[in-house]
Amino acid sequence: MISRNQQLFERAQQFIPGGVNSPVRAFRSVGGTPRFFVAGLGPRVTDADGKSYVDYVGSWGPLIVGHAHPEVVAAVRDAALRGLSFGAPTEGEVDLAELLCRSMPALEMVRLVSSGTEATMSAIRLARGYTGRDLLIKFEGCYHGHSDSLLVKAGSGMLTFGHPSSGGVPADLARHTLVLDYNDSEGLEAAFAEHGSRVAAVIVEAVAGNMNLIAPRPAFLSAMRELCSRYGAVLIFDEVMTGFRVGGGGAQGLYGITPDLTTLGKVIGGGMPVGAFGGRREIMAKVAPLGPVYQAGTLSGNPVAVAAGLATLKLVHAPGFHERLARLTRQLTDGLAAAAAKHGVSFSVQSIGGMFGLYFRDQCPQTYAEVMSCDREAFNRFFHGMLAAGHYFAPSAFEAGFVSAAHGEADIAATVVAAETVFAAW
Ligand code: HOZ
Repeated sequence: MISRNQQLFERAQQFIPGGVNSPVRAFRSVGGTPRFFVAGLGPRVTDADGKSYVDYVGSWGPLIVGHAHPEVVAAVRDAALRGLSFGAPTEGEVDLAELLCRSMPALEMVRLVSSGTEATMSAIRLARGYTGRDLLIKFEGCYHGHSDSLLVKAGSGMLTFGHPSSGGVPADLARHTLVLDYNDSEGLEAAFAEHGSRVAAVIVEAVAGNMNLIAPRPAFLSAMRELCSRYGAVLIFDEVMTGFRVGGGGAQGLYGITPDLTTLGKVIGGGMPVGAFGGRREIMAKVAPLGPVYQAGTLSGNPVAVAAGLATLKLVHAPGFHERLARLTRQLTDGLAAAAAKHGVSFSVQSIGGMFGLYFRDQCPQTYAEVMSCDREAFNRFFHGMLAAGHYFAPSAFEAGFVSAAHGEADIAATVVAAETVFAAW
């Protein structure tokens, strides 16, 4: 009999490209039928066939306190009862902006938007408007949303300009983006030596979370900070994924580097659509209506979404929150590593705060090329084994994983036991 998930997927494909509203969800890289979820509570999600899973995606990061946390749901309900949207200022926006600025010292002012893509797109426009320069540097494998300037891959050689990585992106626009290797300080130095006076901004995921999880070499981030300051370029930390996730002060707090601009999303909306960009007052003063760089949105600072974000951040700021989250995440990664070692599976794993990466290769990768060398077929086997056992990991070998504060030691122990069974049958 055809499952409810399959029925929904077939219907979805008639009306939605690929049957999904964001490509990774289509399970194309792992194969099989995407799960359509009908409910989420705490660390678990339930699919349309009634099967329950321990969830390690958490809506790709935002659900740091788990699904449908009662305090977040109550805040959303209260806000909704007072009105869904005004297209005018509300007090909650001020509360959220103030909280963000007090949490991250690099944020002197912040503008709320509705998604991480909007945040990074606006931050880049702002950096270009502020510096009067066009050239953008990004790193292969870092993803900053789907705006045109950012859907660019490396040109044929080092220091050549980028090519569109998506249909519909003008080649002329891609020429304004230089794509370098992540964690390669010398490459960055060479790029600045050649193009420094034309560089408006360097944008980076300080912990890369969109090519699986790649930790930064500390020298890479400090070289980036020094070069941006020396050449007058704006350093943008994309903390959409890492903000409030790798620690209370984000990746910038963890590594002690102060960017000029920061982009946020995911956790700050607690599962509702919120993004933000912010940073030095002098730069933010260029944003309309104070300055000439235009950015606007009817749903920016939406009161219901902001209420979810505020309730989530209140929980995240509880003493010991990140220590416990990191401990739980390490329990998972240590357990998976031990299970793989016991059965001789070539596997490595690491975590930073509540994010983790797992790799089917002997050592954790540090570069895009290394992450691309992971055994994808092995990942797909692991993914489907775990899915069948009721443990939902990201349906791609190139995504980071997420643990929430709602996960208990017993949930994680159950996942490790399931992994051992999967590895035993390797
Ligand atoms: N590319 C996103 C994660 N890195 C996936 C977003 C989604 O499907 O919701």
